[in-house]
Amino acid sequence: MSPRELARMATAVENGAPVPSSLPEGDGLIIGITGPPGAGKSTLVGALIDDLRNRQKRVAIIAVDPSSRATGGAVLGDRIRMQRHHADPGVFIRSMATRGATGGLAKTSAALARLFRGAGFDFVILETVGVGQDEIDVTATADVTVVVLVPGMGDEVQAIKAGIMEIADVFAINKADRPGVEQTQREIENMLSLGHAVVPIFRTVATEGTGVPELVEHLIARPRIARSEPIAVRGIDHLAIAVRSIDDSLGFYRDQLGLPVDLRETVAQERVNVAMLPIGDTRLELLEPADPTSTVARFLEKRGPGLHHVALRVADLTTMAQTLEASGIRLLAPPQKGAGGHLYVFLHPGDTGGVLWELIQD
Ligand SMILES: Nc1nc2c(ncn2[C@@H]2O[C@H](COP(=O)(O)OP(=O)(O)OP(=O)(O)O)[C@@H](O)[C@H]2O)c(=O)[nH]1
Ligand SMILES: [Mg+2]
Repeated sequence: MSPRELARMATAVENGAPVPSSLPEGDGLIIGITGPPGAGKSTLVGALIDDLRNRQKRVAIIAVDPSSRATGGAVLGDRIRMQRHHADPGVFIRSMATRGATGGLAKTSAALARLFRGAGFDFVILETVGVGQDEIDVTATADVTVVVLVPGMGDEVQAIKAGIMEIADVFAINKADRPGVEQTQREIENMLSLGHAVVPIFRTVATEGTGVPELVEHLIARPRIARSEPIAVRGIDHLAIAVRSIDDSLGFYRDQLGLPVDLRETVAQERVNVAMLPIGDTRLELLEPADPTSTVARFLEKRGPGLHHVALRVADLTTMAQTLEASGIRLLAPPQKGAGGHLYVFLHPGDTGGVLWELIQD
């Protein structure tokens, strides 16, 4: 994928488009970098990029600024962009400045991170300012979150304690060239001991790259926690087409399109005769009423022959049906077992934009 193509996709995703399902899951490590304004996060990200590029790793950066900070200043990431990496195809930088509007930020940055992993980046770095709820939401996407602090901020450590405890997997005391490093380290350790947390603390001088290789080694070597998010929809199981006569319509589907007929059967429950014509790992289902009172017969009367429904294969039908119902989408009937032992349910087309969707789980 060219950087241009990726940029276009990233813009689409920022505007709410789904991450293209053709992309693989990817196995890049998502690193969250957060901390108070001016701690040196962007400088540290720049140093991380240098180090990772020396290791021949591809790096994508998402710079998120959830606050409408009075200081304004350069948009996060612009400073990095202006530094060294703008011409390097192994580095891709995206800034998201929102000036107030939050909420969708975590969702969008998560989707962008997924896009970049799918595009094959070995590392995706999420940089965000502060340690409030927005940052906690944003860094929830990360596999590992580094909280950047600086010497001489005792009171601030206290103030942001609650947020830090939740999200820090690693601390970096940046600007370690300045006095007060020992004291800041002790304050962090004291705070951690209260919560019985074991969190490694690194010291860095981001402007010189000091301590950065050690931090990178640690991030790479950390055990990965398996991503538990299931992919809810696995694919299109079949397209169902209502026909007046299966035999007549085979003239087109079998003889002219050359599709094989795999199976013909009568589904007593739905009072319908079915012919299945496999296409790759999905199939066409021709539906013919077995009885004039069946739903397919009524469909033919009302709308004539044509596309009847689309069936999606899902991972967990019961949970998905419950979630959909809870969000106001009606089910035509509760989930039930089909002839082949599979679970299925139909969603009310009035709630789905006019399409009759079937969900199927093997
Ligand atoms: N002395 C010293 N200065 C540093 C170090 N790291 C960064 N700085 C300086 O600190 C200032 C802020 O650095 P940034 O990287 O912009 O900090 P930031 O946390 O990204 O800032 P915001 O994005 O505005 O929150 C810059 O002038 C950097 O040059 C360091 O390790 N030592
Ligand atoms: Mg910054």
